[in-house]
Amino acid sequence: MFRKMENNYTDSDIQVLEGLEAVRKRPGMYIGTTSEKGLHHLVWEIVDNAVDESLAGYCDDIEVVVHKDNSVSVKDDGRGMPTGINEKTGLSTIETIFTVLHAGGKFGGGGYKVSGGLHGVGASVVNALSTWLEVRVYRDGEVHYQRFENGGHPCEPMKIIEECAKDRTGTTVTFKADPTIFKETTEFNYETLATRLRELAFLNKGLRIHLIDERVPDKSDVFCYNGGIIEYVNMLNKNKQPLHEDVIYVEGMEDNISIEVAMQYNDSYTPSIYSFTNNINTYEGGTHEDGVKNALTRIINNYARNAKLLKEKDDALSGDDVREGLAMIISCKHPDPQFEGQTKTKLGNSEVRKIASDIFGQGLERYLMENPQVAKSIVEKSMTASRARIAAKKAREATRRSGALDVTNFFGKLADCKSKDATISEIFLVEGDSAGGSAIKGRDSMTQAILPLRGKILNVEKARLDRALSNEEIRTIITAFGTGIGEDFNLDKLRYHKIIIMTDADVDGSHIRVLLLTLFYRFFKPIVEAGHVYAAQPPLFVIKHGKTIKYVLNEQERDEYLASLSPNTKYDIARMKGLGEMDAEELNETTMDINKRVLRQITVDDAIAADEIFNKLMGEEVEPRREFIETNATYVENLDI
Ligand code: 0R9
Repeated sequence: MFRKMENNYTDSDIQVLEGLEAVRKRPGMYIGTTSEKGLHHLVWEIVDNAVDESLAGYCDDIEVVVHKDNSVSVKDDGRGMPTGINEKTGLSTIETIFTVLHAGGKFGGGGYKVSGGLHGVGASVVNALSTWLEVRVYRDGEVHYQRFENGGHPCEPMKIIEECAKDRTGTTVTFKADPTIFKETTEFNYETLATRLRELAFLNKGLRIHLIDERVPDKSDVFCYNGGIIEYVNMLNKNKQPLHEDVIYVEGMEDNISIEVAMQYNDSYTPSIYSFTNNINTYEGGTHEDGVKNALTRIINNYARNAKLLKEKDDALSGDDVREGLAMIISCKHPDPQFEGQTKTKLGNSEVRKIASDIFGQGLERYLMENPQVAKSIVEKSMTASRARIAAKKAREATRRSGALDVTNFFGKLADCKSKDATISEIFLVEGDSAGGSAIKGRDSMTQAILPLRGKILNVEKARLDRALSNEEIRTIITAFGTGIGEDFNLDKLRYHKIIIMTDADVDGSHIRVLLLTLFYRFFKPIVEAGHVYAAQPPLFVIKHGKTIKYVLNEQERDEYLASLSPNTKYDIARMKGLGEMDAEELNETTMDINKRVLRQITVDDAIAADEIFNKLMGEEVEPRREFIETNATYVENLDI
């Protein structure tokens, strides 16, 4: 559908529509993917524009509403978009912003425009990928309105539809994602929205973000943190024991680049360090993170030497030592960030390294001088970590010398596959000897290796690397993977590109699965991040009718299948036995055959949420674990990491 009001097309109109058509032809180029993730990008694009208005200092309230039909409204209380005519396009500014690719960047100007990763592609991309989109601008006592349909075509020019209070200002954008583009789903996930909006509220202190889900009664959240990233660190440490009471907070600005750091040590062994630039999670780190980490190591070592906590004969504390059990948020705001790396989430601006290091270093040094008790406990924790690191190194060397990590020394534990090509090789980690036996008989020995797990797997959430290495099952797993561990870890040496956890669908199976996931998450994170870890999904029911045998994964699939049978089919249904009771053929048929099985990929989409879940599930504190299990009745079935 084209513009209804006039048919005198100008060249610029045609260019505009061609631009949006290009977005519809190759949506992946603009939003990365048209999966559920891409769908949510549409919301991020619009919310980013509202956050920009907040960063400019004019907006402190943002509302996001998911309507019953999965259309979404984003509302801000900023100045309202300008409502005049744009000289270059001859169209209203609003129409320009929503129909010309990248127009926002040109007009927005200055400030800390979000422009990293896949963000910042602009409102026009959202419009191009929507069935319809409406804009309302409240300004000068009037409501300015424009509607677009069918992928960004204006229904008519911007017009004034009603009056509003003189002092009311703001912008509201409502859109419905186009199901012909987002074929997988156009349904928004409340948790995904809540997680990112909470993050934005943490990163922009004082900004109030209200999320409302009209699809379910009374579902809403308000995120507003006057303490900003200090409260973010409090959340990270919620289920842990902090080493000191205060969150240490440092902020500063140099050359228009602002650096904010909040940190607090806890009793765990793993660091939880998350960095951001212009509100974008820089998963791959970068110069801001390097600068802060360097300063942390330097300042703690200086302090420890000066205070004679670290003797002259002692080695310096390493970066890993001073980061053990550290929860830290680093937030950089930069007028012109350069994003690099595989996923464009690594800050590249070289000037930031020194600025971040200077600002944070001075702030931390001062804090340690003023709080000697806290300083002492931090240095002592780092020294303990240092001793444990040296012990782990010895344990690793001893393990290596003894040949225990050598694949040729397996003596029948691992039934390896014949192929040496990691890209087609799989390893099944199987619970128990009897299921292991069936799996060995039922496998495709060319590409499928079987490792039966007999003993108990250590809970590594509560253990450092040296203790983990003393656990036989863990040593076996490391050996089979071929990657080494700790400082020796090398992803390129991974011998199987699919690591498949195959456990029963009962509580014991779930327990083993969580222990394995914890092990992978803590010590083999790159393997999880690269998408190599899967959970096998053995079916729960078998339905037989006539000569047909149908396996189904869960109750819902069972009911759907039974409903699809013609009414007079007389059928047999049985709950499947445990893995250990299946014979080789059944196991192959239901769980292992690459043409028939269902695997669930384990991803670390949201590292912070995953970290929180792991702490709840595997940490020292019993209460949060009980709470989690109670609210997620199926135990780890809902563990979506
Ligand atoms: C609901 C989502 N909010 C927005 O999309 C939104 C954009 C926007 C805005 C301005 C104010 N509020 C906004 N909300 C704005 C910006 C400027 C001047 N006046 C108002 C400016 O940047 O100078 N705009 C973002 C881009 C533009 N306006 C502009 F390009 F049209 F100027």
